[in-house]
Amino acid sequence: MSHIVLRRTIGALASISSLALIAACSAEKTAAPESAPTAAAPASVDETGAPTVEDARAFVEKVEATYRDVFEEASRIAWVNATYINYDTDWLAAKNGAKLTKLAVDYANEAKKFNGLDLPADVARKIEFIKQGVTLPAPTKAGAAEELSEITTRLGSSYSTGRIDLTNSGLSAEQIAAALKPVRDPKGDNSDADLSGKDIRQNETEIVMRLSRDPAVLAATWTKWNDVPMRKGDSGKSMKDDYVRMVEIANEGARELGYPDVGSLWRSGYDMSPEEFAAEVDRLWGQVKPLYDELHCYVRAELNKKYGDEVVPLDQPIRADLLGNMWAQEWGSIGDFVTVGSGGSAIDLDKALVDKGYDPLKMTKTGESFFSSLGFAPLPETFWERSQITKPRDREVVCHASAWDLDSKDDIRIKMCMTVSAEDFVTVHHELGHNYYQRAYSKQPVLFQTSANDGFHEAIGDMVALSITPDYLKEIGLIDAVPPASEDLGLLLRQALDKVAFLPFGLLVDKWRWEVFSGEVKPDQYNAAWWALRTQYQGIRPPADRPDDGFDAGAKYHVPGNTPYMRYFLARILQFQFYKAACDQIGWKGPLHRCSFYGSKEVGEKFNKMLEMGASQPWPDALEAFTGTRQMDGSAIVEYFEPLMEYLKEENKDRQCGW
Ligand code: X8Z
Ligand code: ZN
Repeated sequence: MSHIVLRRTIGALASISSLALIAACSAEKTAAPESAPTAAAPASVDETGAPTVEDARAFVEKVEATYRDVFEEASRIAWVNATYINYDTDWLAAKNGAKLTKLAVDYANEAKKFNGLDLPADVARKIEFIKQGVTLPAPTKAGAAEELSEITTRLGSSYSTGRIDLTNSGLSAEQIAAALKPVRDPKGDNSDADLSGKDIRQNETEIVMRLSRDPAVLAATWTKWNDVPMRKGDSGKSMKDDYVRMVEIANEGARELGYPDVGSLWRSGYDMSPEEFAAEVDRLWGQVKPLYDELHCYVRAELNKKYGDEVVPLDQPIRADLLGNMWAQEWGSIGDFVTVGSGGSAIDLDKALVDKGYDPLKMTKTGESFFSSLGFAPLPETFWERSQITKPRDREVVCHASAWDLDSKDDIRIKMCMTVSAEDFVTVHHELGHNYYQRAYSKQPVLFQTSANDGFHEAIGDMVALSITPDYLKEIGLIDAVPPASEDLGLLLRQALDKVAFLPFGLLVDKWRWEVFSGEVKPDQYNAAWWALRTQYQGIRPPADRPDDGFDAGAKYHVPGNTPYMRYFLARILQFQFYKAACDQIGWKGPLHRCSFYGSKEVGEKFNKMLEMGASQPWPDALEAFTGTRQMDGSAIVEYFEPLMEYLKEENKDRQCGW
C-alpha cells in the first residue's frame, strides 16, 4: 500500500503517506508579517543576485503547477493500491511514493533560499507549507527516498493484510465459533461460513472486539492482534524492524530540512511554535480530564458488576480488551450493559438500523441527505460509481475508512468496509465531512487545498453526526418514538462512551510518537513507553504482560500508516465547539445535547464560509468565521456532558476512583 502523505489530502488520503504537505504556518519560521498586503511587496531586482519577491512568487507558481499534476496521478495510484493490495500495486505505490517524496524534499530545500525575505502573506504562507510539506521526509542522499517508500508501503500493507489464528489460543472450538458467528454469519443464513478461527482478517478482529462478551475470547483476539507487528513477514522483517529503520531515515530527512526531528516537524503545522503546540494540547486535556476521570471510574464499576473482581479489580487500570474496541479508544459498543442505574437506556441504533432495513448504501445516502439539508449540493454521480462502500469479497484492501479527493475538482469518494452498525453510521458521516470539506476548498490554490489545521478536517463530519439526536432519528423514521427527557442520561452516557473515552487515546498516540522521533524512547523501550502512556492517560492495562520487545503501537492503523494522530484529539474538542456555534445560530435554548441543526440553511451557509477558506488563512481566522472565537476550547464538550457529569460524580462519590 502506498504511503504518500500529501498535505492537501489529509484526512482524505489518510493512507497515502510518504509525502505530506503538512500543516500550516509556524510563526517562528515565517519571515513575513501575517498581514503584509500583497500589493505592498517591492518589485525589486536584487543586484547581489539574492532571491527576490518575484522569484519567490514564481517558485510558488511552479510548485503549484507541478503539484496539480502529480497529486492527481499519485492519488489514483494510491486509490488502486488501497482498494486492491497486491505485489504490483505495492510496487507502483512504492515507486511513486519515492518520486513524490524526492520532489517535495527538493522543493522544501529550494524554499529555504527565501528565508529572511520580506514576503507578502500569501506567498510566505505557501513557502512555509512547501517546507513543512512532507510528513516523512527522506534525506537527499541516493537511495534514501526509495528505501523509505518501500518501508512505508510494506508497513501499511502488512497492517491491512494482517491475519490472526485463534485455533492455538487455548479457546475451545465452541468459543471461537460463537465469537465468529456474528462476524461471518450475522443473519444466520450462511451455513458455509468458516467459524474455525484460522484466518481472521484485520477488520474482523475489530468486530469480534466489539461484539464478544467472553473475556477469554477478547483477551486472545486482542493478544494475537497486538503480536502481529512483531511477526517477520515475507521481507524477513517485522513491522517493528521496518518502523525502527523508518524513524532513522525520516529523522535524517527532517534534520536536513532544519527540524530537530520528525515530531517537531509535525508540531510545526499549527500557526504557532512546536513548543506552544505541545503546551496547547496539554491545556485542552486539562479542561476535559475531570470528565474522563469520572467516566473511567463509573465504567470500571459497571464492568466489575458484569465480569467480577477477578477480571476487573476495582483498584487497577481497566483491562484494555474489555471496552468494546481493539484499542479501547471508543467504548460505545459496550453501551448495551454499561448504562445508567434506572436502566434509562440509550437508543439502540444498531438494532434500529437492522430493523428498518438499512444497508451500507442507505446509510451513506442518509449521511448525504443531512448535508443536503444544510444546503450542500448532492454528491456527484461518480461518488456512487467509484466509492468502495463495502469490503470487496475476493481481494485485499485497506479496510480502515478514508475519504478521497482524486482530482481536486469533484472526483470525491469514500473507501470503507461498512457494516450495518451504529459505529459505521457515525463513521460514514465522518468520512462525508472530509469530502464536503475537500469540495468546498477546491477553488483555493493547490497549496491551500487543505484543512485550516488538521483537526478541522477530522471534526466536520463528527460535528454533523452530533446532530443525530432522537428528534432527528424520529424525523427520518429510524425510530418510532422519541424517548422522554428522563432518558437523557442514558443517551448522554452512550455518547460519552465514544466521545469522552476517546480523549486520552487521541492525545497519547502522538505523545508516544513524539518521544520515539525525538529519540527519548529507543526501539527496545517502544512497548514500555507505549504502556506507560496508555496507563497514565487512559487508565488501562493489557490483559497479560506484554513482551519488552513488542510493538503494540504498530497494531493501530495510524502508526504503520504514518498518519499523525493529534488531529483526532483536536477534532474531539473542535467538533463540540462547532456544534455549539451551530446550535447558537439556530437559537437553540434547550440542553445542548438535544440540539439538532438538521435542515438549517443558515448554519450550512456559514459553515461553508469556513470550509471554503481551506488553509488560506491561519486557523484562528477560520475558527472565528464560524464560531466567533479564535481559541480551541474544551468548554463546549464540558457543557454538553454537564448533566452526565453531575450524575457520575454522585454515583462515584463513595468509590475509590483512579488507578
Ligand atoms: O481514522 C479515523 C477515520 C478516518 S480519518 C475513520 N478516525 C480515528 C480512528 O479510527 O482511530 C476517526 C476517529 C479516530
Ligand atoms: Zn477522518
